[in-house]
Amino acid sequence: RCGHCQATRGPSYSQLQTSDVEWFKRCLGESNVVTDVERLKSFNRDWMKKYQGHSQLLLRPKTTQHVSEVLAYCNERSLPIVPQGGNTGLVGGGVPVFDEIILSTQGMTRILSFEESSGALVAEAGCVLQALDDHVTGHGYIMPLDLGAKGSCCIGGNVSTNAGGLRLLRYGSLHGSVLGLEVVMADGTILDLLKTLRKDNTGYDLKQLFIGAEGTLGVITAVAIQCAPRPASVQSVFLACPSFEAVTKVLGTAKTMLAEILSAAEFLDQHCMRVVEEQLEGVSNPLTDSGTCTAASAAVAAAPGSEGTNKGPACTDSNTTTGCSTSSFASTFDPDNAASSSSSASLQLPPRFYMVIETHGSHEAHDVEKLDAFLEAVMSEGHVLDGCVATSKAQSDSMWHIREVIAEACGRAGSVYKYDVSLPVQVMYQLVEAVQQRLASQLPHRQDILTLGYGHVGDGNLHLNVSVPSGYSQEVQEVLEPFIYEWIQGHSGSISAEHGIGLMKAGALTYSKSLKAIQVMSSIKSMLDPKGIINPYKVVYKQQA
Ligand code: FAD
Ligand code: 2HG
Ligand code: ZN
Repeated sequence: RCGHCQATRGPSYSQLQTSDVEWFKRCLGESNVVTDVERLKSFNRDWMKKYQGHSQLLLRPKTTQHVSEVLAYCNERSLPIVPQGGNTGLVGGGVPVFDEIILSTQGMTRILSFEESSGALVAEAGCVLQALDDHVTGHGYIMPLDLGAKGSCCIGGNVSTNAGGLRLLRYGSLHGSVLGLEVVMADGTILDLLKTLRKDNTGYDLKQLFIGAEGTLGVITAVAIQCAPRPASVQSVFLACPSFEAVTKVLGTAKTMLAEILSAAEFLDQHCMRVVEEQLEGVSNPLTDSGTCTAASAAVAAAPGSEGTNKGPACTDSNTTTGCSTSSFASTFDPDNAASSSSSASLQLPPRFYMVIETHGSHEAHDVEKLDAFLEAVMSEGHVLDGCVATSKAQSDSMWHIREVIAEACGRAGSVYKYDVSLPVQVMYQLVEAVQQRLASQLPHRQDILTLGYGHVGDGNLHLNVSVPSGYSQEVQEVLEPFIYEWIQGHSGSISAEHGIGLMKAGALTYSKSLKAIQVMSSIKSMLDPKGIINPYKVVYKQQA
């Protein structure tokens, strides 16, 4: 019995035989069939070390034809499989529950084409996101998604989870940017939907079914995706805010004043900042660490006494993405307002929240002017206590680094219960506070538990992390669930904004989907995978059983 979903191993599934392993070796070649227990370990365990599978076999097909032959064989023999890309998923969707065969796409890493004129990229499913971004950078483009796991996650995994990430606000969801897919169905049929057309209204848009299906409907073998032109001007700022209400105000102002150039609006609370500083050597708050973005911090600090012209510290760093914009805070800053809203306010109110705001534009002077006006507005209104502007790519990277390593830092501090939630922005942080209060009242002896919130505030997406130093426990889980799911349902939210359902939330789908909708999902699953061999126990499995 699975300790997470209480499912038992499907009674209709066959047991793996030596003859099966021999068949796979003949099909894929000996080196692409792994049975060694040690080598299987990291594929059986998920990134959080929360879910543990017991697979005895890892297959690494190199071509779509191989995937097709493997699935046809598994379907015939009723052998269940779990598709796996970079294994960075956060809901236990990419690891086996029992002894499912792991079908890794990591051997499928060819970039098949890139159309310079349109930005349409076609790549095999196992290509790592970072590698694809590096490739299209050379052609003046960027991938339309970016996330902290970009160095390990694969494009097939991204599409299968419908990953959101740091710039969905600007470049939209994969439901919009994926142009086409190649998918191998449960019976081995290759479904070629690999178009690179922007428009194609020829009946049902079948590819959409596989985007976000978490490997339950077929194995994605190749992806056609629309890349965006690489922005000529990138501006990033790191801001400190006194309250979550202030965060929402900054977001509103960014949406109206930065408008078409706004590319990211992220937030983190003070607990995130603390855990990152404590757990990761060399990572520190740019607003207190003079090394991270000295010039811009100095520019902010200098603002009250500045004369209101370009008197910020001289830019000496030639490695800039944006040119010398160190004075952008100071130059347009109203010293009178600053005295009440910035320096003195920061003495009165400790920053409880931080934000990373970024713009992608085509004209630096125009973007800097807009950013200056935005900063002046949010500071004079008291929504921002302090902040710094990146004046080089290195500074921008270090601001982003703080945001991107929160998941890793939480994992170092303990075993993490992760809730990836869509909520109306106004109530979003109330969930974190409700969970903090609940833990304090239900488990007063567990002062060591760290509850924090961060995420893609621009998309209404909160990441609530509960890090437990002593490890995962039934006691903590029962305090968190179903409380959190009920809270989300009560506030018209979604129990999964971007990470998916996987194994973790298969039993909680009803909090966000009607029974009718779940029935339709189950019928689609039964139609495309009648024997239930692809990624069983995940997403809709419980409703099927
Ligand atoms: P895996 O973990 O291997 O698999 C994920 C799911 O997709 C599984 O259900 C698996 O069965 C299925 N799958 C994988 N490949 C295929 C395929 N070719 N065909 C069919 N099914 C397949 N997610 C976000 O949305 N936004 C973020 O900002 C974000 N940041 C992250 C930061 C960190 C540090 C980490 C560790 C994770 C983050 N994630 C984020 C979650 C994760 O990275 C994404 O879900 C990612 O898209 C998963 O890709 P992967 O290749 O690792 O997939
Ligand atoms: C992020 O935005 C990821 O950093 C991970 O989606 C979130 O670990 C998490 O909870
Ligand atoms: Zn996220």
